[in-house]
Amino acid sequence: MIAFDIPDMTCAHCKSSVEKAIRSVDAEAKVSIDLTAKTADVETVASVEEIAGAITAAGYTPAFRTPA
Ligand SMILES: [Cu+2]
Repeated sequence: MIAFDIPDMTCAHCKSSVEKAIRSVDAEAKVSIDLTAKTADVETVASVEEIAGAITAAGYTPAFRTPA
């Protein structure tokens, strides 16, 4: 699993934008977003770089986080 902190993700719209960005890379990705904690956990066959790149391209700033 890949885990990100995305501090500039603030509302439901941001959440759906980030989900959409991740699914544009891997349509089958399992995405779990916590808006309060501003984290996104992603189960995907895509690489960390691909997922982070898509989130960045959507206008957000993902930081890698060690999954709990
Ligand atoms: Cu928002």
